[in-house]
Amino acid sequence: MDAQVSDNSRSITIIGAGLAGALLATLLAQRGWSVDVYEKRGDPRVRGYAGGRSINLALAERGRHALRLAGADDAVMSHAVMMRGRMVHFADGRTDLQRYGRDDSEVIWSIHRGELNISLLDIAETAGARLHFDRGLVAADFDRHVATFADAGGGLLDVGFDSLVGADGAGSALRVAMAKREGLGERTENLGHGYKELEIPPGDDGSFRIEPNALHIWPRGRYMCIALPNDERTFTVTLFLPSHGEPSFDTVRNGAEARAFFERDFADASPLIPNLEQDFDSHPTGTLATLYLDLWHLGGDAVLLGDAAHAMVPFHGQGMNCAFEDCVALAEHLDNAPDRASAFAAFQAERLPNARAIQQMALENYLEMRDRVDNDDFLLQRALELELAARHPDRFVPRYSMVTFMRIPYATAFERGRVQRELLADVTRGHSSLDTIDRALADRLVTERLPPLGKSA
Ligand code: FAD
Ligand code: 8RB
Repeated sequence: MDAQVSDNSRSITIIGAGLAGALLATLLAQRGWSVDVYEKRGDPRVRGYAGGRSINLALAERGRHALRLAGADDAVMSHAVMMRGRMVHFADGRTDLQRYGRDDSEVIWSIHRGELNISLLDIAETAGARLHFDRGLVAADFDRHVATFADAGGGLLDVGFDSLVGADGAGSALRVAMAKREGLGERTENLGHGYKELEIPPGDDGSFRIEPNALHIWPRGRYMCIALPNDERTFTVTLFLPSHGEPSFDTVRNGAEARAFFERDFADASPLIPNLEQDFDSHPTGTLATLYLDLWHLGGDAVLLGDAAHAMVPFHGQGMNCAFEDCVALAEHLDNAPDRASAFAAFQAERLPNARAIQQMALENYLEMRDRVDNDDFLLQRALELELAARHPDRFVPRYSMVTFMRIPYATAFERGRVQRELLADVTRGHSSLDTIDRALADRLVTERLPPLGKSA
């Protein structure tokens, strides 16, 4: 027997008060929904953020737009550090700042994950959402519409629901419960590379030790380091390295070996990381994977979003941005559709192709960051790309910019990016410098192959 459920009720139960859960709670509560959020961990505002370490994320236009809609942009931006471009650190010690956009209106922002989560929780509560901490979902009964949660001591608690939204991250417990009911077509592709977080502390005078307004990259072919600034004048460094082979996390096994590896391959970064040995030994090695599902919802009973639906590799810095965009889309579909089953179906139809596109672009950007930034063909194509973008601002927009500074669907950015890449290859083939490029041909191909964005997007 079903519990009392009307498929057009305006009450919803969100699993996970991470980035997407807290934002979705706000958007729905602001629209007058009755919202309960269940979070496995404790309230970070009471006990301090779990892990304690400074982990930062790159916030781009898609994420900022969602934060603006929720009224959270000002609170978040007050601690953000601007990143104007990539600062590439070559093996010989030279550096080169490659701007991301046209000017300082096209930049990305480094924000502190813990502070962001706390701002979003405050705003969700102010909007009227009820937050329940130390409540981890362990099971969901979709016949009786009862969800079971475990508290911090392992005690179980049954709660009735109308619909569940899974914002419980890459290891989603709701996804597991849904898959018991119906096949979701789940596939996980491991990248075969892992990561380790390290820290650059402030200099002796308390200042940033390297350029603060950049995302630093040390490309080394098959692997790389990156560093993002924190507003307390530190940098969070991430080493991305294959899991196996030479070099890999199999051969760089501990702090001492990591120091020797950095002295050899990241010679300019090594002295900036005084606690490299301790950081390497005490921080876990993370794994990287892409999660694909064919089905994101069970009728009107449950739906997944964010990492729970489409975890991706980090190389475009879009996991959170995409999760926030999901929240806006789901809130709009819930508001406009006649019932929750059609809202969830419309949400999946809109977002699944876009998730696939950004997952693919994130994979591709690893190669670009670790390898191509340092390569002559790439630099020539990039130079022509910047020129064509300046001459045809409505038609030729670098893919990175479409993803990062615009809100056109990811799938559109992916498809136009493919057309542009072919065009650049066609026009630069056989050339080694911009001087000999046939500009008339380039201009003609741009108008033929790329309709103005305003109209097509
Ligand atoms: P999460 O933020 O992971 O939230 C899931 C929440 O659910 C957590 O609070 C968790 O405790 C809770 N939960 C888990 N299980 C249960 C359960 N059983 N019951 C109840 N609650 C549960 N993205 C970017 O856009 N830019 C970046 O620069 C960037 N950098 C990143 C750096 C790192 C180190 C990592 C790990 C990720 C980064 N990402 C970045 C990706 C981004 O963090 C994720 O895409 C984003 O957090 C997804 O949001 P979410 O709400 O789906 O999941
Ligand atoms: N998850 C980012 C970019 C693109 C930068 C560029 C790349 C660390 C884990 Cl690897 C990475 C980008 O093309 O020049 N923008 O934002 C964030 C990135 O990594 C984040 C900090 C990260 N995400 C597990 C580690």
